[in-house]
Amino acid sequence: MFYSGGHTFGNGLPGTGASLYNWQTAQIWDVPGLRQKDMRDQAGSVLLGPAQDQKVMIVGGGNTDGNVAAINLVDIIDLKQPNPGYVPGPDLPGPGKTYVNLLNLPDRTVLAANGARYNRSDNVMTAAIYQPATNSWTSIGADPVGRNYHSSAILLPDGRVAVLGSNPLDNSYDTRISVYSPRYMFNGTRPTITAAPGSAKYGQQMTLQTTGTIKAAQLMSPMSATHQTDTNARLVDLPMTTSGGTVSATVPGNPNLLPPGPYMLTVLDTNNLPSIAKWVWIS
Ligand SMILES: [Cu+2]
Repeated sequence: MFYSGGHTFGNGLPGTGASLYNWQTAQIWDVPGLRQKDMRDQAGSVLLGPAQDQKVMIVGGGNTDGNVAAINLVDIIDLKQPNPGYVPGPDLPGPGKTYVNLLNLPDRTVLAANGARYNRSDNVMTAAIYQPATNSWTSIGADPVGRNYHSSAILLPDGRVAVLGSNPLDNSYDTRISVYSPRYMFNGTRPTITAAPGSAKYGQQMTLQTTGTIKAAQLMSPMSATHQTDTNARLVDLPMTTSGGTVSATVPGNPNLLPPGPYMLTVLDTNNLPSIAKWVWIS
Protein backbone atom coordinates (compact mmCIF):
# COMPACT_ATOMS: atom_id res chain seq x y z
CA MET A 1 0.00 0.00 0.00
CA PHE A 2 1.39 3.38 -1.05
CA TYR A 3 0.78 6.59 0.92
CA SER A 4 1.44 9.61 -1.31
CA GLY A 5 2.28 12.05 1.51
CA GLY A 6 -0.74 14.29 0.88
CA HIS A 7 -2.74 14.67 4.08
CA THR A 8 -5.34 16.70 5.97
CA PHE A 9 -3.79 18.63 8.92
CA GLY A 10 -0.92 17.18 10.97
CA ASN A 11 2.10 18.92 9.45
CA GLY A 12 5.50 18.08 10.87
CA LEU A 13 4.48 14.95 12.77
CA PRO A 14 7.17 12.28 13.06
CA GLY A 15 6.77 9.65 10.37
CA THR A 16 4.84 11.85 7.97
CA GLY A 17 5.91 11.99 4.35
CA ALA A 18 5.39 9.36 1.69
CA SER A 19 5.52 5.69 2.72
CA LEU A 20 5.12 2.15 1.50
CA TYR A 21 3.34 -0.28 3.83
CA ASN A 22 3.44 -4.05 3.68
CA TRP A 23 0.27 -4.74 5.65
CA GLN A 24 0.92 -8.50 5.57
CA THR A 25 4.20 -8.15 7.48
CA ALA A 26 3.39 -4.86 9.30
CA GLN A 27 6.46 -3.14 7.80
CA ILE A 28 6.69 0.50 6.76
CA TRP A 29 9.32 2.17 4.56
CA ASP A 30 9.88 5.87 4.02
CA VAL A 31 9.79 6.79 0.34
CA PRO A 32 12.47 9.30 -0.71
CA GLY A 33 12.21 12.31 -2.96
CA LEU A 34 9.04 14.08 -1.81
CA ARG A 35 9.96 17.76 -1.61
CA GLN A 36 8.65 19.86 1.31
CA LYS A 37 6.76 17.06 3.04
CA ASP A 38 5.48 19.53 5.68
CA MET A 39 3.88 21.65 2.94
CA ARG A 40 1.58 18.89 1.71
CA ASP A 41 -1.48 19.61 3.82
CA GLN A 42 -4.46 19.13 1.49
CA ALA A 43 -2.27 18.59 -1.54
CA GLY A 44 -3.83 16.69 -4.42
CA SER A 45 -2.58 13.23 -5.31
CA VAL A 46 -3.72 10.87 -8.04
CA LEU A 47 -2.86 7.55 -9.66
CA LEU A 48 -2.08 8.64 -13.22
CA GLY A 49 -3.75 6.81 -16.10
CA PRO A 50 -3.40 4.13 -17.17
CA ALA A 51 -3.26 2.46 -13.75
CA GLN A 52 -1.02 -0.25 -15.23
CA ASP A 53 1.79 2.36 -15.33
CA GLN A 54 1.68 2.61 -11.48
CA LYS A 55 2.66 6.29 -11.43
CA VAL A 56 1.38 8.65 -8.73
CA MET A 57 1.52 12.45 -8.88
CA ILE A 58 1.25 14.83 -5.92
CA VAL A 59 0.48 18.51 -6.54
CA GLY A 60 0.82 21.54 -4.27
CA GLY A 61 -0.27 21.67 -0.66
CA GLY A 62 0.02 24.01 2.28
CA ASN A 63 0.64 24.14 5.99
CA THR A 64 -2.60 24.89 7.79
CA ASP A 65 -0.99 24.84 11.25
CA GLY A 66 1.63 27.46 10.31
CA ASN A 67 -0.58 29.31 7.83
CA VAL A 68 2.32 29.41 5.37
CA ALA A 69 1.70 30.30 1.68
CA ALA A 70 0.97 27.16 -0.35
CA ILE A 71 3.42 25.64 -2.85
CA ASN A 72 3.13 24.70 -6.54
CA LEU A 73 5.61 21.82 -6.46
CA VAL A 74 4.74 18.62 -8.34
CA ASP A 75 6.42 15.29 -7.63
CA ILE A 76 5.88 12.01 -9.49
CA ILE A 77 6.75 8.45 -8.47
CA ASP A 78 7.00 5.30 -10.59
CA LEU A 79 6.00 2.43 -8.29
CA LYS A 80 7.21 -0.17 -10.79
CA GLN A 81 10.80 0.67 -9.90
CA PRO A 82 12.49 -1.75 -7.44
CA ASN A 83 13.22 1.10 -4.99
CA PRO A 84 10.73 3.78 -5.97
CA GLY A 85 11.30 7.46 -5.11
CA TYR A 86 9.61 10.69 -6.10
CA VAL A 87 11.23 12.76 -8.84
CA PRO A 88 10.35 16.41 -9.56
CA GLY A 89 7.69 17.07 -12.17
CA PRO A 90 6.87 20.40 -13.83
CA ASP A 91 5.61 23.07 -11.42
CA LEU A 92 1.86 23.69 -11.41
CA PRO A 93 1.25 26.92 -13.42
CA GLY A 94 0.15 29.91 -11.37
CA PRO A 95 0.49 30.57 -7.64
CA GLY A 96 0.99 27.71 -5.23
CA LYS A 97 -2.17 26.25 -3.78
CA THR A 98 -3.58 23.85 -1.25
CA TYR A 99 -7.03 22.18 -1.56
CA VAL A 100 -6.03 20.93 -5.03
CA ASN A 101 -8.51 18.51 -6.58
CA LEU A 102 -6.94 16.22 -9.20
CA LEU A 103 -8.91 14.00 -11.51
CA ASN A 104 -8.23 11.72 -14.45
CA LEU A 105 -10.09 12.72 -17.60
CA PRO A 106 -11.07 10.12 -20.23
CA ASP A 107 -8.52 11.51 -22.74
CA ARG A 108 -5.84 10.38 -20.25
CA THR A 109 -4.97 13.85 -19.05
CA VAL A 110 -5.38 15.11 -15.46
CA LEU A 111 -7.32 18.19 -14.35
CA ALA A 112 -6.05 20.24 -11.38
CA ALA A 113 -8.93 22.37 -10.09
CA ASN A 114 -9.80 24.40 -6.97
CA GLY A 115 -7.36 25.70 -4.36
CA ALA A 116 -6.28 28.51 -2.07
CA ARG A 117 -3.04 30.12 -1.00
CA TYR A 118 -3.71 30.06 2.77
CA ASN A 119 -5.83 28.23 5.32
CA ARG A 120 -9.40 28.52 3.98
CA SER A 121 -8.68 31.93 2.42
CA ASP A 122 -7.05 33.64 -0.56
CA ASN A 123 -8.59 31.48 -3.29
CA VAL A 124 -6.36 30.63 -6.25
CA MET A 125 -8.60 30.63 -9.31
CA THR A 126 -6.13 29.17 -11.83
CA ALA A 127 -6.68 25.68 -13.25
CA ALA A 128 -4.52 23.48 -15.47
CA ILE A 129 -4.36 20.17 -17.27
CA TYR A 130 -1.42 17.75 -17.02
CA GLN A 131 -0.42 15.60 -20.01
CA PRO A 132 1.39 12.45 -18.77
CA ALA A 133 2.61 11.74 -22.33
CA THR A 134 4.66 14.97 -22.44
CA ASN A 135 5.06 15.56 -18.65
CA SER A 136 3.73 19.10 -19.03
CA TRP A 137 0.91 21.41 -17.92
CA THR A 138 -1.48 23.57 -19.97
CA SER A 139 -3.39 26.38 -18.25
CA ILE A 140 -7.15 26.45 -18.83
CA GLY A 141 -9.96 28.90 -18.11
CA ALA A 142 -10.48 29.47 -14.41
CA ASP A 143 -13.53 28.40 -12.43
CA PRO A 144 -15.42 31.67 -11.79
CA VAL A 145 -16.05 30.53 -8.21
CA GLY A 146 -13.21 30.38 -5.66
CA ARG A 147 -13.04 27.00 -3.97
CA ASN A 148 -10.99 26.10 -0.92
CA TYR A 149 -11.63 23.78 2.04
CA HIS A 150 -14.26 21.03 1.53
CA SER A 151 -14.44 21.68 -2.20
CA SER A 152 -14.58 18.83 -4.68
CA ALA A 153 -14.50 17.98 -8.37
CA ILE A 154 -15.96 14.87 -10.00
CA LEU A 155 -15.95 13.48 -13.53
CA LEU A 156 -19.37 13.08 -15.13
CA PRO A 157 -20.10 10.12 -17.45
CA ASP A 158 -20.23 12.40 -20.52
CA GLY A 159 -16.68 13.65 -19.86
CA ARG A 160 -17.52 17.01 -18.29
CA VAL A 161 -16.47 17.82 -14.72
CA ALA A 162 -18.73 19.09 -11.92
CA VAL A 163 -16.88 21.30 -9.43
CA LEU A 164 -18.54 21.88 -6.09
CA GLY A 165 -18.40 23.57 -2.74
CA SER A 166 -16.06 25.62 -0.59
CA ASN A 167 -15.96 26.19 3.15
CA PRO A 168 -13.95 29.34 3.92
CA LEU A 169 -12.85 30.68 7.31
CA ASP A 170 -16.21 32.30 8.10
CA ASN A 171 -17.53 28.70 8.03
CA SER A 172 -20.02 29.42 5.29
CA TYR A 173 -20.64 26.79 2.59
CA ASP A 174 -20.65 27.69 -1.07
CA THR A 175 -23.51 25.82 -2.73
CA ARG A 176 -22.72 26.86 -6.29
CA ILE A 177 -21.73 24.18 -8.82
CA SER A 178 -19.51 24.91 -11.82
CA VAL A 179 -19.29 22.61 -14.84
CA TYR A 180 -16.03 22.37 -16.79
CA SER A 181 -16.15 21.18 -20.42
CA PRO A 182 -12.73 19.87 -21.59
CA ARG A 183 -11.47 20.43 -25.15
CA TYR A 184 -12.86 17.10 -26.36
CA MET A 185 -16.41 18.50 -25.97
CA PHE A 186 -15.69 20.91 -28.86
CA ASN A 187 -13.04 19.31 -31.14
CA GLY A 188 -15.07 17.30 -33.65
CA THR A 189 -17.20 14.19 -33.69
CA ARG A 190 -16.54 11.96 -30.70
CA PRO A 191 -16.50 8.17 -30.99
CA THR A 192 -19.45 6.32 -29.51
CA ILE A 193 -20.13 2.98 -27.84
CA THR A 194 -23.42 1.79 -29.30
CA ALA A 195 -23.46 -1.58 -27.49
CA ALA A 196 -21.58 -3.02 -24.51
CA PRO A 197 -22.29 -5.64 -21.85
CA GLY A 198 -23.57 -4.34 -18.51
CA SER A 199 -21.19 -6.56 -16.56
CA ALA A 200 -17.96 -8.48 -17.04
CA LYS A 201 -15.69 -10.83 -15.09
CA TYR A 202 -11.97 -10.52 -14.44
CA GLY A 203 -10.06 -11.72 -17.48
CA GLN A 204 -13.15 -11.72 -19.69
CA GLN A 205 -13.16 -10.36 -23.24
CA MET A 206 -15.94 -7.82 -23.81
CA THR A 207 -17.39 -7.24 -27.28
CA LEU A 208 -18.30 -3.60 -27.94
CA GLN A 209 -19.98 -2.00 -30.94
CA THR A 210 -18.51 1.41 -31.67
CA THR A 211 -18.32 4.29 -34.14
CA GLY A 212 -15.10 6.15 -34.94
CA THR A 213 -11.52 4.97 -35.32
CA ILE A 214 -10.78 3.43 -31.93
CA LYS A 215 -7.25 3.24 -30.53
CA ALA A 216 -7.94 2.40 -26.86
CA ALA A 217 -10.59 1.22 -24.43
CA GLN A 218 -10.59 1.93 -20.70
CA LEU A 219 -12.48 1.66 -17.43
CA MET A 220 -12.62 4.53 -14.93
CA SER A 221 -13.88 4.28 -11.37
CA PRO A 222 -16.77 6.57 -10.41
CA MET A 223 -15.43 9.34 -8.22
CA SER A 224 -15.80 9.67 -4.47
CA ALA A 225 -13.58 12.52 -3.33
CA THR A 226 -13.22 14.18 0.05
CA HIS A 227 -10.50 16.53 1.29
CA GLN A 228 -8.91 16.52 -2.16
CA THR A 229 -8.57 12.75 -2.19
CA ASP A 230 -10.31 10.07 -4.22
CA THR A 231 -8.56 6.99 -2.86
CA ASN A 232 -10.19 4.75 -5.46
CA ALA A 233 -9.33 6.95 -8.48
CA ARG A 234 -8.09 4.93 -11.44
CA LEU A 235 -8.15 4.71 -15.24
CA VAL A 236 -7.50 1.12 -16.33
CA ASP A 237 -6.42 0.33 -19.88
CA LEU A 238 -8.19 -2.60 -21.58
CA PRO A 239 -6.00 -4.41 -24.12
CA MET A 240 -8.09 -4.50 -27.31
CA THR A 241 -8.36 -5.37 -30.97
CA THR A 242 -10.71 -3.87 -33.55
CA SER A 243 -12.49 -5.28 -36.57
CA GLY A 244 -14.70 -2.74 -38.32
CA GLY A 245 -16.84 -1.20 -35.57
CA THR A 246 -16.39 -4.19 -33.27
CA VAL A 247 -13.94 -3.78 -30.40
CA SER A 248 -12.80 -6.80 -28.39
CA ALA A 249 -11.52 -5.47 -25.05
CA THR A 250 -10.13 -7.64 -22.25
CA VAL A 251 -10.71 -6.92 -18.55
CA PRO A 252 -7.43 -7.42 -16.63
CA GLY A 253 -7.36 -10.48 -14.39
CA ASN A 254 -5.81 -8.74 -11.37
CA PRO A 255 -8.47 -7.37 -8.97
CA ASN A 256 -5.80 -5.22 -7.28
CA LEU A 257 -5.74 -3.17 -10.46
CA LEU A 258 -9.50 -2.66 -10.42
CA PRO A 259 -11.50 -3.65 -7.32
CA PRO A 260 -14.95 -5.12 -8.04
CA GLY A 261 -17.73 -2.63 -8.65
CA PRO A 262 -19.15 -0.21 -11.21
CA TYR A 263 -16.92 1.43 -13.81
CA MET A 264 -17.33 3.94 -16.62
CA LEU A 265 -16.35 2.28 -19.90
CA THR A 266 -15.07 4.63 -22.63
CA VAL A 267 -13.20 4.30 -25.92
CA LEU A 268 -10.63 6.77 -27.29
CA ASP A 269 -10.26 7.53 -30.98
CA THR A 270 -7.09 8.31 -32.93
CA ASN A 271 -7.66 12.07 -32.34
CA ASN A 272 -7.67 11.39 -28.56
CA LEU A 273 -11.40 12.11 -28.32
CA PRO A 274 -13.21 9.93 -25.75
CA SER A 275 -16.72 8.55 -26.01
CA ILE A 276 -19.48 9.12 -23.50
CA ALA A 277 -19.27 6.38 -20.84
CA LYS A 278 -21.33 3.26 -20.50
CA TRP A 279 -21.57 1.67 -17.03
CA VAL A 280 -20.08 -1.82 -16.59
CA TRP A 281 -20.10 -3.84 -13.39
CA ILE A 282 -16.81 -5.71 -12.87
CA SER A 283 -16.74 -8.78 -10.61
CU1 LIG B 1 -13.36 18.19 6.70
